[in-house]
Amino acid sequence: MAVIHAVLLFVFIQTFPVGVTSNEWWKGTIVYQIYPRSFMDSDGDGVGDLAGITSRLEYFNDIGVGTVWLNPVYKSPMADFGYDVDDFKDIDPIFGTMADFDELISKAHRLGLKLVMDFVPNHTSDQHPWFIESKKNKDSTNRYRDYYVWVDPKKNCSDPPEKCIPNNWVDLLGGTVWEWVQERQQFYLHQFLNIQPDLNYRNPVVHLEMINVLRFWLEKGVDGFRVDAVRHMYESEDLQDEPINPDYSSIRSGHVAYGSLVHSKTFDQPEVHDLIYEWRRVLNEYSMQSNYRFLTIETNDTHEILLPYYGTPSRPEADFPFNYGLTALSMETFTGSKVHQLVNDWMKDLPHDKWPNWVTGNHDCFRVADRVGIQYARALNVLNLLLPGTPKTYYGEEIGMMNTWVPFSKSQDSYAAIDPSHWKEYTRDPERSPMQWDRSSHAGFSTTIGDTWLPVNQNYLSGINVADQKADNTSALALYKKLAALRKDEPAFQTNHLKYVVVTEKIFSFLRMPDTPGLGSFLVIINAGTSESTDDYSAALMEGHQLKMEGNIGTITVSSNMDRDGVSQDMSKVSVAKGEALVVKCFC
Ligand SMILES: *[C@@H]1O[C@H](CO)[C@@H](O)[C@H](O)[C@H]1NC(C)=O
Ligand SMILES: *[C@@H]1O[C@H](CO)[C@@H](O)[C@H](O)[C@H]1NC(C)=O
Ligand SMILES: *[C@@H]1O[C@H](CO)[C@@H](O)[C@H](O)[C@H]1NC(C)=O
Ligand SMILES: CC(=O)N[C@H]1CO[C@H](CO)[C@@H](O)[C@@H]1O
Ligand SMILES: [Ca+2]
Ligand SMILES: [Ca+2]
Repeated sequence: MAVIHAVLLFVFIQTFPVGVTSNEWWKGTIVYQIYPRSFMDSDGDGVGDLAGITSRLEYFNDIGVGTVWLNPVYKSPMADFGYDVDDFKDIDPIFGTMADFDELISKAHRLGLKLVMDFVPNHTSDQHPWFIESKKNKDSTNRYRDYYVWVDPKKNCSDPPEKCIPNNWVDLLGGTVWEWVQERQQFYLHQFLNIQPDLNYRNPVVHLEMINVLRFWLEKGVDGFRVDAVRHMYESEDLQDEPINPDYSSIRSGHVAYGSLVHSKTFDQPEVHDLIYEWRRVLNEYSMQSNYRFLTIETNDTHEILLPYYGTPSRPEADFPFNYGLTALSMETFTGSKVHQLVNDWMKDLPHDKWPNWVTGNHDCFRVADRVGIQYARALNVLNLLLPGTPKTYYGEEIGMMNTWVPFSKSQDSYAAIDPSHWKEYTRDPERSPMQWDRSSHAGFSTTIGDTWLPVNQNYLSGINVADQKADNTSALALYKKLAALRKDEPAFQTNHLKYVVVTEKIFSFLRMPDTPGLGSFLVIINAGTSESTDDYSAALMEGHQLKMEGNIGTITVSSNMDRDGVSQDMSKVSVAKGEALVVKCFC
């Protein structure tokens, strides 16, 4: 098995001042994603809410998380659980009131936490007053006439107009993006559900409306935004068909599935960068008046498409676009060399003055423990928190929560209905089950006497809950806290330095170093293999990096099973168990 003694591939010198008041607070923090329906239910209706989140904020101080990002809590008919907004400036009653929001943000700030909101600008709900007005007619007196993407039936078509679909574009569910509206005798475009009409960003008034939305929340003190679905923001004006994807064969349920086309006309149109720059400037106004406002964007794409979202010095965009590389890991692909490849691809493509970030999961993909395997869930947290840059944790990953299945008949996610014979591939319910707090009923999530909106995973009774893990200093949560503390306390984890050490099929290992030599460097070792691996790290450290170590001995600062912490370690012969991760302090 080939051992790659990686040479000095890159050494970044970027560092950041630690502390929440700095302009660069988003570099030092952990971003924690809350799916609001599932975090904490304060009023016993079985659905999570804002007052519930407020009641749990101390948890973040306890585990060392500095930034909380909320999935949408805006007013919504909930066909896509908040990603279908009918009032961008109000809170949905299911989550509480604006007073609840004000209380949440003021308590968060009191506790030194940052609060980031989801911004959903691509589309609204079809119940949004703008859409209700827009669909009435195309008269010049209708001020909402051009708020959405309206198109006439295809020309020279002998069918009834509602059958004269403008082109072959499909939505994420695999049906046409075009929905006929009888009153207007036109189609509107939707890239997601048909009840999520796309806003028309070729209309300058829509820009002003959405800037007003940003200002509304910025004035409330929100610390930043994550912009949803940016790749879908603009569509080509020429309305030409998209080419067939030659790599795609399966056609399901009589409709053309999403992957069957190359989305050259509906993805990543160049205008989107002007839009993000426009929003960045709005955030900058507020950053200059008070605290820095952070901007990140969501699009799961190639680096060629993703990295331009950092913007340029004269036209800054996002502080970083979320890096979804690690979400591609699965049981089949999780190996030392694959992790090395994913990490290195990102680090080598990253512009030199930009800050990295890592994402291991979210509300649209299965839990880490199910995707990669339960034995590796702790190692994934070690990787996520100790690579250079800002990690994002999806709620519950810090305690190793797992997918929770409901039968098809009880599906909540509208994506499950895309294709009943393949619903298990599409449903996003399993990763959205309620947070597991303790051993009381509904895992302490809710006091409802009925059902919670999605069932709680019964493994809350066997240790997968916050209270039990708090009491156990070998738990996944104890590990998470220790990793968060290392990030905060050790200068080595506050830089961008990264060197690979031993990389094999089983092992991915890397060195983190401080700017000032002698403050302590840390070797992080992850065994992604299916059995123990014993390797010589001292040779790699010395030959590859000309580093010296006192007597070849390091100290295990953290072991993912929390059973070898503080133990001295001969670096020429380090054994790491399957799925285990070690953090070894060495004065290299
Ligand atoms: C419509 O059909 C007519 C007659 O076949 C043709 O002359 C015309 O160019 C067509 N127009 C368009 C927009 O395709
Ligand atoms: C991102 O894209 C990759 C590659 O297509 C895929 O494997 C991964 O599941 C996606 N991640 C998310 C969160 O959708
Ligand atoms: C956990 O607590 C026990 C008993 O106090 C102690 O011996 C052990 O070192 C602790 N382990 C860790 C990883 O802190
Ligand atoms: C990752 C992510 O945020 N996905 C969302 C993208 O937008 C659609 C529609 O708004 C949502 O359904 C997804 O959850
Ligand atoms: Ca509730
Ligand atoms: Ca769009």
